Amino acid sequence: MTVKIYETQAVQDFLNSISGFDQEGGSERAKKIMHRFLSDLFKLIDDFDVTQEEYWTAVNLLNALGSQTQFGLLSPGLGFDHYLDMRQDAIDAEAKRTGSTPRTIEGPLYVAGAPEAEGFARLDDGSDLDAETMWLTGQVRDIDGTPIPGAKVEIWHCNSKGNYSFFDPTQSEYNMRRTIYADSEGRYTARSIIPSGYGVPEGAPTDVVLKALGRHGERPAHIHYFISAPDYQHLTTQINLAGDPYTFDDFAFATREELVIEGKHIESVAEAEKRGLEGPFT
Ligand code: MBD
Ligand code: FE
Repeated sequence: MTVKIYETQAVQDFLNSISGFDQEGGSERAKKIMHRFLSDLFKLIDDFDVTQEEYWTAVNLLNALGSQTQFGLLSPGLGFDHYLDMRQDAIDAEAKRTGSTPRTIEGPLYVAGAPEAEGFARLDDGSDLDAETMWLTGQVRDIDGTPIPGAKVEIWHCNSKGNYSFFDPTQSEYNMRRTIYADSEGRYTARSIIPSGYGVPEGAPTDVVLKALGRHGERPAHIHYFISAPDYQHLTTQINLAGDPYTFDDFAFATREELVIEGKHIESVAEAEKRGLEGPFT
């Protein structure tokens, strides 16, 4: 049986009461946001005739997400992270701070405190024998194209199995996580291994939500970056490796055309040395 009670005075009074509108103290902003949030949810319950069983199923799912620290994983899956980025892009466009490498989401797998190096760092510990060696080189420039000497470049990515150190206890500490300070020309070089894509763990609460929507939980192979320097706006971005089946079908909505990079295969030690890359090459 469907009933409609949302519009009644009793429910409207109830919402004001829950949100603390008739109480001193607390935060006005918190009260207004909670009022709006609960109003929208109560209306949704009315409109969709949400049953008690459905409501408690949702509560159990939220508890499972929380107890396994998975809301940070579901969040990009539900597009919140990308939506916040879209808003920040619009703010930057209004402030005329555009034209640089696009931002994209951080994701839930950054860990602070990675080892620091100047100009060059090797990111991997050499233990991933299935993986192919990769070099990343770049130059940090401001939006006018002027190099930023000493810019801080934080890089993190997963191994050839899609697992990130720290979250995967079998890996060494800070494996494939480094902070490189760019040289006097704003340049940095990293040696590492080519990461694979990432998949939401099968059966995890995030997977349950995605499956209910008929969606997958796959991300294409990617490399995360934070770029920062004093007096400059912080940049959070990623490189997406071209040719991955999920490049434009990312469950986290984090890939962007301009961030898709075609790797260049280096065929010989001579070529690597000519490019100034650090060995060993075997
Ligand atoms: C990842 O590696 C990631 O970058 C995001 C955004 C979500 C889940 C796993
Ligand atoms: Fe990631």
